[in-house]
Amino acid sequence: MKRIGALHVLTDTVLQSRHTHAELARMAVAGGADAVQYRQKNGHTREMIETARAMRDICAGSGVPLIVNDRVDVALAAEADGVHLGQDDFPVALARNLLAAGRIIGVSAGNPDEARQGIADGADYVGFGPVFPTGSKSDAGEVQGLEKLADFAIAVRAPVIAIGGIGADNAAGVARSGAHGIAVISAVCCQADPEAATRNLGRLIRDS
Ligand code: TZP
Ligand code: MG
Repeated sequence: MKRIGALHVLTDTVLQSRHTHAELARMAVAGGADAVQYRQKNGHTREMIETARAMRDICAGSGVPLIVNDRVDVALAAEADGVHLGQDDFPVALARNLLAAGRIIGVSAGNPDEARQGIADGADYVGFGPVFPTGSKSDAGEVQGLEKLADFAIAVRAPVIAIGGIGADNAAGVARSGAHGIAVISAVCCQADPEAATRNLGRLIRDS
């Protein structure tokens, strides 16, 4: 059984430019993140592979999986631990054929049917959100709220990772709503001390 940790830190250099993806990975790992997701929407593929390799080395040193957002090619080239795919991204079933059995696949799902299909196609966990309003993704869709998260988590037979507007003020409530874990961007990347912010979020969801 693959270990899908509870605290997923997504790296971002658009919302903030003080830290690189690799620096954010280092701070997230130091703060106790269970998984790091390299999330870069634009850029040269060669540079992305180099970045992903550097991040993989940082994460591997602490046994933290590195998951690459969207890009199966970059994940394969960098020997990352997995990929996270949206409904319009590379199909999960095809990714499952390309990735070794031990690699992690996450799928974003907006409803239980999408989740069930993703799991049937080989996904190991399901991302659900936005749970709260977020300024980090312009096309995040309708805010779902904690009740829908709870219903979704009951309906889906895989770890559910909640995302969207999650931070220190609401992380414990999300964890109590049946989510296996949380994924955050701004609550770590945009904080004065990303390492301390990661540590605090981990404590909040583990103590919930
Ligand atoms: N998918 C749904 S909401 C979201 C993504 C990638 C953005 C999450 O960012 P933040 O800053 O944690 O709200
Ligand atoms: Mg995507």
